Amino acid sequence: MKPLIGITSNYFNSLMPKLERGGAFEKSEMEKLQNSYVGKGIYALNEIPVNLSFQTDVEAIEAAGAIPVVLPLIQNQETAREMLSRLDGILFAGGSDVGTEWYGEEMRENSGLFGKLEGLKNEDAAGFATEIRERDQMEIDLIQYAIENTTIPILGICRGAQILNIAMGGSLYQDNRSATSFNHSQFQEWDGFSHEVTLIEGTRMHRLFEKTALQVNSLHHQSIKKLGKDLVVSALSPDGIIESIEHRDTSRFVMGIQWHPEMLRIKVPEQEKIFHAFINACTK
Ligand SMILES: [Mn+2]
Repeated sequence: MKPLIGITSNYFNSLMPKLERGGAFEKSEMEKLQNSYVGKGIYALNEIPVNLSFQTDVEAIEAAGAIPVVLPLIQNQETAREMLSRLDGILFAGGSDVGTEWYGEEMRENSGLFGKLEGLKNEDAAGFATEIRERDQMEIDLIQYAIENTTIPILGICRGAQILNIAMGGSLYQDNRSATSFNHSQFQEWDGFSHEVTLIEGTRMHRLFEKTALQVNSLHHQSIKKLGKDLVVSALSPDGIIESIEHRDTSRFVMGIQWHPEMLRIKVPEQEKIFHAFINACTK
């Protein structure tokens, strides 16, 4: 039987920013939108929260021989843990920034995936422009619960690698610019190469690719600062940014990757090795 792999969703309080709570420019833009045919429909539904997932994650898991299931936000801890217990593996997907409160820092002004929206409070922003406390809470609990009580394989991609690190007691650079001058937010190159990474000998990642240099894409404005407990670094960019991590215990599959193999895999089939290794671990 094919393994069942859960993929976490992005949870948005609303699809569109609540622009009426912004500044003068946002108010006039809001009026234009609200008076349009499409805008009327969008804003009528805007108070209903949504779960959103990337089809690239779904297809990467399916192509590797497993059945993907998109996991919704579940705020009840007991229900979320029981959901986890039905799965053979879990992919913590990319998305909006993890809240800084989880690693004991104040949020910097220049944080936020696309920068903070002018004149808009965090809770009134939408989509990727805001941190979603409910998602952070569910994912951190699931990671800690899974590590302590189960052997379920875990794969974290981008935000997923970052929240894995935070759940294990680590922290992030809120903005890569405080750690490097190289631009790791190359969204226009989502399925192409942005920079090289060095795979570190002795790690699962190095064994997987059987080489030390790998070209990857780069769609992150944050990165790992303090490494979480029981984690080891398995890939570094030339400017010293941590690009992948894994669990010290080599008997279990727990891997966090800062690049996006699910977006690269069509052009660069070698990247499918990550998903095959993950699904293989989930099949045992
Ligand atoms: Mn990068």
